[in-house]
Amino acid sequence: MRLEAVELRVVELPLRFPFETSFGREENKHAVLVAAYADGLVGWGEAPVMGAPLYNEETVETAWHVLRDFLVPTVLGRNLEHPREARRRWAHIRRHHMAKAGLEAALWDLHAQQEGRSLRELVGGVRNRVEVGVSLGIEPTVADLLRRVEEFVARGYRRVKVKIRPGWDVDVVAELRRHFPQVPLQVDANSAYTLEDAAVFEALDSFGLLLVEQPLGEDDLVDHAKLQARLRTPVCLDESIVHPHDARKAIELGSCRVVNIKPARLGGLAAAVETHDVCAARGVPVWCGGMLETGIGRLLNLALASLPNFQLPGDLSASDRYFQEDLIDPPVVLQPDGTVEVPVEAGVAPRVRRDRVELVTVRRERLRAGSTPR
Ligand code: OSB
Ligand code: MG
Repeated sequence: MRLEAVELRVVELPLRFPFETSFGREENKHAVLVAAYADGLVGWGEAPVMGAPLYNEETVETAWHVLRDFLVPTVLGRNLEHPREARRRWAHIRRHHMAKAGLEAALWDLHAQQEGRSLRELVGGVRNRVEVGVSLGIEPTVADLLRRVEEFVARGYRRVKVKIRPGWDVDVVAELRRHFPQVPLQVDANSAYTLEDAAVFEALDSFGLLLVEQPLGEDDLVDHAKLQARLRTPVCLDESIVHPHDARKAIELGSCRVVNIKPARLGGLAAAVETHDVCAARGVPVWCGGMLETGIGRLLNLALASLPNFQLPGDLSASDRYFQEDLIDPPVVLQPDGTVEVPVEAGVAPRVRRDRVELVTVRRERLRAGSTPR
């Protein structure tokens, strides 16, 4: 494919309810959407960046800058045989993984359309449906959280993940367990603790949690290994794993027994598949995380989650968990058995509702081959 133009957009759409984590509270979903034009087709991708650098170092502004001024020029006007080539083209550009993932996703979408094959087929996925869970934020009161959990368990979600932070942890999980003794439950600290807080995790160890996600700092592989050695509950790493080789190192060090895979955090679908393979080769189960993606990013995540080593339910909730109206049609829906269907269409574009994308666009710029800023 020869890339003729790339259109970047910042989109902003309201979440159905605010999402609060140890690092902050989001009322609106932000993203940079990438539309890549080639051979009469348009491919769509999402860089699910937030307004502020709280989860990782990226923001809407950094993704915009790096896409516009550095990443897009590495592929614009060039011939690409396969989306996997893109990663080599921008190998000299450090980090900015969400920006890279957004552009790479648009190329995967173009490729899927040209080949007439689904993203699942392109990555070698083996499932038609994937088990899904729901990720719930910190609520004003425990009673509010209990109501949320009740609602999503009733809808059929297979497991519940709740956010924790110092002061909102052991007592909250104890209450959840008292009300929902059977529900598969896990917690996510988003790096809010240090090894000095090990007692918190030793206390959580008695609640039969599926895993504890990213308890310590993103660069604390050694301390995560020390913590994991003290727990029966598997430690799962999210923020710490930004490259396939991070997964190898974390596994070798004993820093975790489970890995959360997000294409956006890893710099794209290709790196996500590679990380899956690294973990599979070492017998370490993975699951697909999320960044509150719109349907555009979510459909790609669903294709990824159809790979065989995705053994735990993903943060791949239905469109209506996040938005009044998603940017895709049909939306992602939860099946009665707590699964979501892996898309069978050739790529994401057939489901993109351009009219709705238009309505939520707050900034746009079209970059054309030959008129690329240097
Ligand atoms: O740590 O997994 C996380 C959302 C934004 C940033 C970080 C995280 C999350 C979630 C939401 O947990 C998962 C989802 O998309 O449903
Ligand atoms: Mg997480």
